[in-house]
Parts: sequence; structure tokens; C-alpha cells
Amino acid sequence: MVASTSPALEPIPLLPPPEAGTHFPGVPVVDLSHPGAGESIVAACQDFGFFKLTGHGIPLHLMQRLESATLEFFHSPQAEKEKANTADPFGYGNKRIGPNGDVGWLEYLLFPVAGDDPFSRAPMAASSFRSALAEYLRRVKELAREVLELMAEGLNCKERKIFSNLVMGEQSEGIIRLNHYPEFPQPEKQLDRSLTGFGEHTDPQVISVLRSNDSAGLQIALKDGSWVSVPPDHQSFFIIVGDSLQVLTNGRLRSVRHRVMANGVKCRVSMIYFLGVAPGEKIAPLGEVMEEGEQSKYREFTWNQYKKAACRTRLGDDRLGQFEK
Ligand code: GA4
Repeated sequence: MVASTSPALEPIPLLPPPEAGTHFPGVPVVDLSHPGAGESIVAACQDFGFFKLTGHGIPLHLMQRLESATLEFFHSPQAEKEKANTADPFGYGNKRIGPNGDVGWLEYLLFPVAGDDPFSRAPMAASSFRSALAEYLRRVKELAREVLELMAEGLNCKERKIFSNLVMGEQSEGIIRLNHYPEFPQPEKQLDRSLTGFGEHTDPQVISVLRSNDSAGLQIALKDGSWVSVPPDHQSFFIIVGDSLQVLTNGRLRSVRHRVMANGVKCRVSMIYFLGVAPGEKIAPLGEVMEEGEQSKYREFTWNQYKKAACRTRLGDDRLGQFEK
């Protein structure tokens, strides 16, 4: 067991580090500006449930503006940060993840994305932070729309907007997560080992759009169950297939297990935009992606039911398993 303390982060026993993931040069890359991006997206989501997105047109300074504003918040006094600890599960969180005892070496902000200003109800939200976030979300939402529409094309769906409509509606539920994996305090820093930052899990939503600074830590599980490290790239986004998309495509696209190791030497800052459907929406394989006579692999459920079920699980549990036929 490793028990770490720092003035800023309360002491909680953390998990010992799992085996190190091997460096992975094979991360699929999709250049959004290339023709044929739709096919590459589908191939990557079938094989990995994950890819790196380049050629996306979102300027680096826009990402860095939100990164700086985020760091500024996390560097503020602990008492200030705690003020943003609003209703569970939203607001500021420190080491505790979800309601069932999961912990990791990180602090975070978690907010529902509703309207133009997700932080409007947060007491800590300086206006510079809010405008950086609003602009970031506006651009990333458009990017997600494009990715989902190309994905539908790549899957030969008749309706190009079949996925994007599900996550872009008035009632659709988006979440933004800003994570800060701090440097380790001395003497842990000298021990040259990593801690679990965010334990292994799949994302429940349709897709997640992740951007981080140039600090390593993200790992994904390959089809054979082995873990590999994803080299960071602060100019690119990483797209993660969630459980909802796996069901919508009857398992054709796979939701990927992933986790984050805190390296302790260079802090990691990540921002993840999770795009989900509306609460009452049915999550079931779409006719357009099924072959003739193909049977659904899942019992029917709504997003509300899935969320409720997810809240009873531990981070690393197989949440979709209970809905498989
Ligand atoms: C994993 C993906 C997102 O970070 C998240 C997480 C959520 C939370 O932090 O409250 C959950 C987790 C995530 C799935 C199972 C439950 C709920 C923590 C947890 C143990 C915001 C999400 O939507 O699901």
C-alpha cells in the first residue's frame, strides 16, 4: 500500500501500481482533413474502440487557454476548491471517484454540459475560466458532430446524422471532466514509480473526446486484454468509444477499457467531453447498422436505466455485462 500525503490533497490510501503498460507505437491515427476519414474511424473503433484525431482544425491556443485556466483553479487554496464541491457527483472532487469507494491520485471538476455555460452554477467560476470553457466546448461539440457523421458514413448508414442527432438534442446529456494528476510530493517523487490516477473502466456514454497536456499516463486495453501506454500529444484529441455506442452498433464498435497512471514527475491535465443521449432515449442496436436477420445482443434499456445501474457499480466493473442477452 502506498499512502501519500500533500498539503493540498487529503491522505487516502491509494492502490499499488499495476504492471506497467508497454509503450505502444500502434495507436490508430485519423486525419480528419483526409478523404476516407469515415472508413478509418470505423476501422479504428472496431479494432481498438479508440483513435487519435489529427487535422481537426481546433487551434492549440484554444486548448491551452482552457488548460491554463484549469491549472489556475487547481493551484488555488484547498478551501477555495472545496467551495466548488457542489452536488454529488458534480463539482470539485479529490481522490474519490464515483459513489462506491474508488480512489485515484487526482483532483477534478465534473459538470453537466447544459446550455452555453456549464459552470454557471459553480461558485468558483471566474469569468475567464467560463469563457475559455464555453469556447472549448462549442468547438469540441462541432468536432464530435463531424466525427459521428463520418462514422455513420463509414458504417454505410443511410442517415448521416443517425448518431450525431442522438447526442446533439436539447435533452442529450453531456458531461465535462477536467482532471489534474498532481506531481507527487517528496519523498515519493524520488521513488520512480507511478500510482493509479484513474482506475480502469469503460465510459458509459456514446463517445468521449479527450485532450491532455504533454504528460504521459493514458493506457488502453487491447482486444487481447494487454495494456499499452498511449504517447501523449497535446495538439491532438483522442476519441474513446463508450458503452452506448457499442450497443447502438450491436457490438460492431467496441467500448475500450482505459485507465490513467500518474507519473508523479510531470503533472497531467486532461479535459474530457462525454457525449451521451437523452435520459429517456432507448439504447438498442440501430436497424441501419444491423445485417438482415441479425439479433440484438442486448436487452433493451434507456439511458436513465443505464446510468442508475452504473451508479451502483465500481469503476472497473463490467457494466454492460448485465444487459447482455
Ligand atoms: C466513468 C466516465 C466518466 O468519468 C464519468 C464517471 C462517473 C463519475 O465519476 O461519477 C462514474 C464512472 C464514469 C462510471 C461508473 C460510476 C459513475 C464513477 C463510477 C464509479 C463521469 C461517467 O459518466 O461514468
